[in-house]
Amino acid sequence: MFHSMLVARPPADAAVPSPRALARSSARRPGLTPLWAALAAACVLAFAGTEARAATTAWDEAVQGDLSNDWRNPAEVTLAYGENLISGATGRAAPAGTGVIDRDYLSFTVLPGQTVTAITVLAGTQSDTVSYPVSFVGLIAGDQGVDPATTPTSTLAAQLMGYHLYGPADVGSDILATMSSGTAFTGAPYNQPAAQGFSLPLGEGTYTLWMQETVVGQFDYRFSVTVVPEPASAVLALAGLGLLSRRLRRGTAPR
Ligand SMILES: [Ca+2]
Repeated sequence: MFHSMLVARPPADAAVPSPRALARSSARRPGLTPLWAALAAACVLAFAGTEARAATTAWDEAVQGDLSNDWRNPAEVTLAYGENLISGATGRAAPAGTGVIDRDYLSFTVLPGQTVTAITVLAGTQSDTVSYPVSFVGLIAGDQGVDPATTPTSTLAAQLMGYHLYGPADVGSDILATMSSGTAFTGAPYNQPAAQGFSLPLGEGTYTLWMQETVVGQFDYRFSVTVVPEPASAVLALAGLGLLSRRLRRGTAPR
């Protein structure tokens, strides 16, 4: 089991002035005390995380190797602010029905002040085209998956925060929203029972994603996991910017 915490990298964008530089320039302006300069710096830091920025490759099986097949020991994946790309393949070796299944398990940690707002299916995602054109992805609370041998299926599903049977039809869609409902999947003969359901966005904590396909073959999946500052942080930053703006217009220092 891996227990080290994941650290989201702070944003580093040359277009954003550093807090120190902002404090220096602000200090030269009449009516702006170091207190307000510090507030401005905090606002810059808070909003830097909300800017659109290049996607980060969180895990690419073509580079980092097969994601863990062991539900007890998911691969640890570090998420950065912004879009995090996760790509791999899951499937089953021949013969059909008895070949080994390549399951993929990964865990990630959402740090304080962060939320995950979306898991989007990206182009290049494939699934079985012979039977039902979907593969499975489940979300579990904590740093372990769920024993796939758990029966009955309703007992297994009840241990999942949510799940979705994804496929090419989901490309461009946010499946985190779908998973959050926890509702049963209906698509005979693959009807599945209900999961727990959860609130969005996904807040602080450690979670595990479980991907698998049970038909023979290897099927690529590509997901984007989006991490942003939690709403409370953004509201505080907005309030701070509003106060600072009014003070600057008046040219007054805080009392
Ligand atoms: Ca695997």
